Amino acid sequence: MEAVPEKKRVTVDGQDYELVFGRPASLTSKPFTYCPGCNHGTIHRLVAEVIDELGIQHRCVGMASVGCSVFSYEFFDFDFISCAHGRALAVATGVKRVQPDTVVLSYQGDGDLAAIGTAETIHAANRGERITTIFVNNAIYGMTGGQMAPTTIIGQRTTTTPEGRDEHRIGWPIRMSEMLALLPGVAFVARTTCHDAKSILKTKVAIKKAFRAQLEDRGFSMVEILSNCNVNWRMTPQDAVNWVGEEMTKVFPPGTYKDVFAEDQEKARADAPSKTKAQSSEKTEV
Ligand SMILES: Cc1ncc(C[n+]2csc(CCOP(=O)(O)OP(=O)(O)O)c2C)c(N)n1
Ligand code: SF4
Ligand SMILES: [Mg+2]
Repeated sequence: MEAVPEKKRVTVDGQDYELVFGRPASLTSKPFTYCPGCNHGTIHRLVAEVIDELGIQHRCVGMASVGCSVFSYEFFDFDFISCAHGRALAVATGVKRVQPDTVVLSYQGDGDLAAIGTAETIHAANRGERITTIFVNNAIYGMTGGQMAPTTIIGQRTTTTPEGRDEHRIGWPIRMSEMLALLPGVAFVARTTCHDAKSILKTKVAIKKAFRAQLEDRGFSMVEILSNCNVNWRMTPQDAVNWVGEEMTKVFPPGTYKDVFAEDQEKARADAPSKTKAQSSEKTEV
C-alpha cells in the first residue's frame, strides 16, 4: 500500500493552517511575465509538478529556446542553458551525451522547433536522444509580434498573412507529432491541449510519461501542447482558449502518437496466450 504523505502545515499571522496548494519546488518565486491567459505559465507549472513528483529537480538541465519562453530560465529552479534560435536539441544532445545522468528538458515554441530548428528536431528524434521535449504550439510567432509559423492553420490571419494563410502559396500546417512518431528512435510522442481542466490533467500525465521515457533510457520523447497567444491572435483570453479547443484541435488532433510503454503492454498481452498454449501442449505431451 502507498504511504499517505504527511500533511504540510504553515503558520500565517500566528494561525496554523494545512497547506493544500503551493508553488512547486522546481519553480522559482519570480512571477511569470507571460501575458494574462497565456498557457506558457500553465505548462511551466505542470512540468515543475512532474519534476517534483519524480524527484529529479537536482538532475535537471533545461534548454531555453528563442520565443516568449526564453525566460523559462528565470522561472524553473534548476540549471538552464539559453540556446540560439532552433538549436535547443543540438545543445541538449551535447549535455546528455557528456553527462548521461542529467535529465534534459528542452522547452520550445513552434517557430523554434518546427521552423528554424526543424533539422535539429528531426535528427535528435531519429537518433533517439534521451531528451524530453515540451513543444508549445500556439500557431504563431508570439514573441516577435505575430508572424506566421509553420503551424499556423489555413485561413489564420497573422501579420505576414493578413488575408489568412493560403496553402497554395505557403503550404500546409506541419504536424510534428505525427511526423516524429514514424521514427524508431522516438519512445513517446503525444499531443495535448490546455483549454480546459480535463485537458490540463491529461497534459500532466503525458509530461510524466515523456520524462519516464528518458529516465528508463527508452529514447526521444515529446509532448506537443496546443497553446494560445491571445495577444497576437487579437482575441480575448477566453475566446483564445475556446479557439484552441474548437479550431486548433481539428487541424492538430490530440492523442498519443507513439508510446513504447503501451507497446510493451500490448506485446506482453499478445505473448501471454501463446505461452499458455505452449505450456498446455507441454502438459499434454507429459
Ligand atoms: C536566428 C534568429 N532569427 C530570428 C530571431 C527572432 N525571433 C525571436 S523569437 C522568434 C519567434 C519565436 O516563436 P515561437 O518559437 O513560436 O515562440 P512563441 O513566442 O510563439 O512562444 C523569432 C523569429 C532570433 N532571435 N534569432
Ligand atoms: S505574446 Fe503570446 S505566447 Fe507570448 S506571452 Fe503573450 S500570449 Fe503568450
Ligand atoms: Mg509560437
